[in-house]
Amino acid sequence: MVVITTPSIDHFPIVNNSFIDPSFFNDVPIIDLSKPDSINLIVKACEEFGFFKVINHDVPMEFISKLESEAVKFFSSTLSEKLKAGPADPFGYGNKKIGQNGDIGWVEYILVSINSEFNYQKFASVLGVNPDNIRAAVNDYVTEVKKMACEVLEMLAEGLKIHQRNVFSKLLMDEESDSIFRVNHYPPCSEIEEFNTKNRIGFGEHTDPQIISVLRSNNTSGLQILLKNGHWISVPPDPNSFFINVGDSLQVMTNGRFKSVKHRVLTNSVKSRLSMIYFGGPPLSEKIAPLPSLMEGKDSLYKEFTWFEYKKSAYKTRLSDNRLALFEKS
Ligand code: GA4
Repeated sequence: MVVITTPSIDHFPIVNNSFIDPSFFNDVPIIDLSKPDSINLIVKACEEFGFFKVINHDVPMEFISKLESEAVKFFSSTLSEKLKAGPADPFGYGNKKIGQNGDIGWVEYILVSINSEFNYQKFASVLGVNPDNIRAAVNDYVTEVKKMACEVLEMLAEGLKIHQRNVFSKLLMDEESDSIFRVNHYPPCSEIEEFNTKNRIGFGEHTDPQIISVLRSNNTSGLQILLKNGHWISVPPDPNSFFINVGDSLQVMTNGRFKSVKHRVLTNSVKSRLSMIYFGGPPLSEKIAPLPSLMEGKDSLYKEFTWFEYKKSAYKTRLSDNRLALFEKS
């Protein structure tokens, strides 16, 4: 059995400091939130890549660092301690097993639900702290990231010339919004060199089912996105910025104009990667359908469905499946 060991994150010795990923993609669209002219760029990025990087955001570094250090402490605990906060069903601590349908990755993670009352006790007891401290750290971070995600979604609505500026953001702001938060830890994996490439996948290729995903990572590479030309490209890490993905639901709401981006994470052989992702989803009862103003006389590419129906079917799929295929009109 392969056991993940958890050396302290970011302090793992660099074996080869001239290591350079040959395929770094330096043309990731960059959206400067302090510049009003970003609106057209952001629409273009969602059409072309379904992915972009956000700089000059207002998320306080203090909230990011606080949550990151709690996560580092958690993942540095012994495996038997961490397993007490599992299994991820889907919420809780998960180790190598992703979802319920046989996917595995060289990753351990924490998944929590945002709006429903969530039990932080199991994480707090591993850390030996009061659960309210963990709840507060997650809430402070998520509140700010959600605000930023809403700002981005409102810029998108404006860029798409939709009258109702909050047409997307209201779904995240809704008290019933089905949003989740995930922290992924990818330990270095030079020790499994003898295995085949399947074992070097940290998190296998997939699209996110929700509306929008906001990712922040430490300074370790690993994230790759799939371009329209079929090439996987590595995204240079940037701990001071956020990376945003279009999710399947936003693809449907824009009738395919925005692309839900396929992405994956490869493990690094020398450094740990730690990423925190907010997945902004709609309320379970919400109908997910193309916005009439975006149809431009065309038919909907999708059958109508609720987020509940989509999520239920998505959670039965394998990571790399095309989850929208079931809902596409033939
Ligand atoms: C991908 C995006 C989010 O991480 C996630 C994942 C979920 C899980 O880890 O439980 C899924 C995956 C994600 C889509 C297909 C199913 C469900 C694992 C899996 C094989 C939390 C989500 O919402 O969908």
